[in-house]
Amino acid sequence: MNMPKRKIKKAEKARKENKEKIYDISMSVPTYNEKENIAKLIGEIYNEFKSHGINGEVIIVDDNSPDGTGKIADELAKKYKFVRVLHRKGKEGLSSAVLAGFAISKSDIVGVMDADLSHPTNRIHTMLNVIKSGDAEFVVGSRYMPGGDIIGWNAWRLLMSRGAIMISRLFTRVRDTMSGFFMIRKKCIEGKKLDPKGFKILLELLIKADYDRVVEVPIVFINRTKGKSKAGMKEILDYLRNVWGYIRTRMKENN
Ligand SMILES: Nc1nc2c(ncn2[C@@H]2O[C@H](COP(=O)(O)OP(=O)(O)O)[C@@H](O)[C@H]2O)c(=O)[nH]1
Ligand SMILES: [Mg+2]
Repeated sequence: MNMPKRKIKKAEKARKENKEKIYDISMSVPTYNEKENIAKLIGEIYNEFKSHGINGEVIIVDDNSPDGTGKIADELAKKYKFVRVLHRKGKEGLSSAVLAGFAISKSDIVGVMDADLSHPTNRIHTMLNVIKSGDAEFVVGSRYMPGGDIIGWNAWRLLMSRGAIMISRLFTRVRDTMSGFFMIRKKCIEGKKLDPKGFKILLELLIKADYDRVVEVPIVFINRTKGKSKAGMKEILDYLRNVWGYIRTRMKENN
């Protein structure tokens, strides 16, 4: 029996929407001047999704990068169905970019990774399995545990990272609170008032999200070979200001 064209179209639309609903993961990928990295990253994520049967989506959140990353991202979205692009007017910061990606994500599980190829895409399936198996609602790609490592950072950068982590141990037992590679069940952050300023959205979520278990998975982080890091003095000051905010909240709660 032949189905009328209208019905076929409707069925196709429903199937597509259903497929979107069952996205295993929505990865938010913030970009600012990553023209040399973004295409390679998307190719790697495609391979990772494909080889592990992951029905994932990627949301590139670009802040009108002067180097034209946004245009490359649009081309990638045309080439790959799992890629969408969110264009923002100007540089509004990493944390708010990550949250903007979460806000339009279609999966119940959201994640983040840098666009600069520092994070190993072949850990995506391992991290996703931790959440899907029900072992935890929050999973962090960790450089500071057995099996984890940092390659290519100078002594200053290592010191900054270690120092920031030491301070954050006041609030959490997670070892790599400065990681930019993590995943969380969306329900854990729904309705939470999150501070979108600064660079370190992970610590903000570790402190404010509702979750029972967080698990760290070791990752080897390789410093970017192309483009420049956007972490500078301003980000350090933002971080210290955030930490001060957390301490004040704790003090108020204890009174
Ligand atoms: N959309 C957006 N992305 C940003 C911004 N700042 C940094 N990023 C991106 O966030 C990720 C982390 O920044 P990166 O410079 O690699 O920091 P680092 O890894 O700590 O040195 C990269 O993919 C950057 O392109 C921003 O203001 N807006
Ligand atoms: Mg980076």
